Amino acid sequence: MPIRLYQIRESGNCYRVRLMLALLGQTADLIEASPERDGAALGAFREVPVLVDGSLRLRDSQAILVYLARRYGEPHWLPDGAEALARIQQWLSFAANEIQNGPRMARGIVRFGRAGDLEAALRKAERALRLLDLHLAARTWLETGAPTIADVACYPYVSKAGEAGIDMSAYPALARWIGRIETLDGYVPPEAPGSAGRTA
Ligand SMILES: N[C@@H](CCC(=O)N[C@@H](CS)C(=O)NCC(=O)O)C(=O)O
Repeated sequence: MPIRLYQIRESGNCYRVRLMLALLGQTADLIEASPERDGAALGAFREVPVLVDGSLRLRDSQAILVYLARRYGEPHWLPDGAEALARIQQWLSFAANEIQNGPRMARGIVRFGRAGDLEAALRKAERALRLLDLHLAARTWLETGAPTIADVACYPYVSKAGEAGIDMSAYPALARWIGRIETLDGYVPPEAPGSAGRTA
């Protein structure tokens, strides 16, 4: 039974999972989710992404990255060891908090006309991007010296921050890191049709 991913194509949270699948060389049936039709699959949260793999149904893009890395990935994506796990978790939380409330929110308002305080979102976005840029100034990857799920978690909304009108040339280390991710084996851009395999 193939992996199934319930998604909304434009969602960066869903792209995060498509990108991880692609980097791991895994294919999946992509299902454009409709709350009416797919209510049972989406569960009580009624959110995408939802990944179904055999009897497992999993929501939350960060949790899905953890599962995919451990189930299908080389150890470098999520190494063992208390320190590495905790360091990577810092960035999963950063992706779910600072990045969601900054670059994601700002892009949602500017690009998709969502309700929200653009000025506050831009302020948070600039702080998040500055922190990432500082952290990456002397590093190749966010942690451990190899690509991990921390990089995959942070990349989608950061790479699209320019769509909120943010000048990305102010963050040169970040721009180099974005370029490195885009040359990883298996990398797919968000727009790639059926980028994790078939589109159901
Ligand atoms: N923490 C969740 C957030 C998921 C989320 O906010 N999903 C949005 C799409 S990006 C959603 O399904 N919203 C409900 C809707 O659009 O009806 C994750 O990282 O997967």
